[in-house]
Amino acid sequence: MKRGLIVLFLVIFSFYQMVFADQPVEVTHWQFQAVHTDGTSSFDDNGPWQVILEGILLNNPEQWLDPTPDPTVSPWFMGGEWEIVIQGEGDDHAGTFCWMGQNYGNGPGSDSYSNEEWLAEICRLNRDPNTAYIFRAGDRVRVTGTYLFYGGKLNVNENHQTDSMFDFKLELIKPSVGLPQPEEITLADLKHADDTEIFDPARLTGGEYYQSRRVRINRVSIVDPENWAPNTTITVTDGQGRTFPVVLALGEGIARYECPTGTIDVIGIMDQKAPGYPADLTKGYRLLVLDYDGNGLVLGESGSVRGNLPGDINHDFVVNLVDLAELAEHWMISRARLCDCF
Ligand SMILES: [Ca+2]
Ligand SMILES: [Ca+2]
Repeated sequence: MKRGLIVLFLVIFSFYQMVFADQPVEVTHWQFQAVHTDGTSSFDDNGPWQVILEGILLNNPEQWLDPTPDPTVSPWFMGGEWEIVIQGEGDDHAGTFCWMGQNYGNGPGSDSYSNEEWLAEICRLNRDPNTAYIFRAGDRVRVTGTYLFYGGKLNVNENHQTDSMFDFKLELIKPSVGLPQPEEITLADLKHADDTEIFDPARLTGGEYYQSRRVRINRVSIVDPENWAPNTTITVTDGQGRTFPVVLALGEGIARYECPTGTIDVIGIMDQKAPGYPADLTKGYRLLVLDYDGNGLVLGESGSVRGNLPGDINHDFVVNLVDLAELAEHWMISRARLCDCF
């Protein structure tokens, strides 16, 4: 009788573990991004299997990484990639990157996705599962998934596994809430006077405070305009000895417009990619600029395009052969799994 009760208890306990112990846990970005004094994750010391995070979507993923599938087998080559940043709201002063890659097998992970499998994955992730709405920067969203620490940040990702149990899920809470106002800072908020990085494990100052959030760095100039191009890194300076790397992402305006000159402000997403192996997690802050609208004063997007002329592809307020040439150059290109999804 007693033995039967023990067996019954064990069966119930196992069932409980299977059903409840691995339930995703809702956390704030601030809780999720907690670090030790050396910059390693403290949340990850004893974190749950999956987390749920909510906030504002800061980017359209194709402006940052190219989702075009490419299954080439080569060390560390990821093929298609997809990454979004979600910023916490109100008191939740932090944010989180959520990453997907095609060729986990080229790094420390499981097998890679075939092109078809990869396209199906990002087809799913680009759309709200309840409404089929295509996510865009400025939406309030909820992500549920597993996570890994990399280069100074705890990222939601699939743990480099193609097994569907590692899928992460993105859901719409409210569309078009709008991007958060960028916090206005100067390079003195990120660098000491000797140009070394400010690292504060309490995350109340420096790069750690702004990591994965939208900021506006005021009054800087570009040191190396010759490096201006999509998918490159340029350097800005405050003219007082401080410098900072700015990653120009894939936004079409970066290819279309000239590098801005003179004193400008820069709007982007603060990132950390710690250098070295093993990585120095107190370093490697950088600003990601997703796109540029050619306004000349602010490196970034104003979010409002003037002209209202259909066919004015380069937004110079006239429709002419320059627009046609740009159209012809990119004729019949499609963006993987934003069109032809189902
Ligand atoms: Ca960090
Ligand atoms: Ca034009």
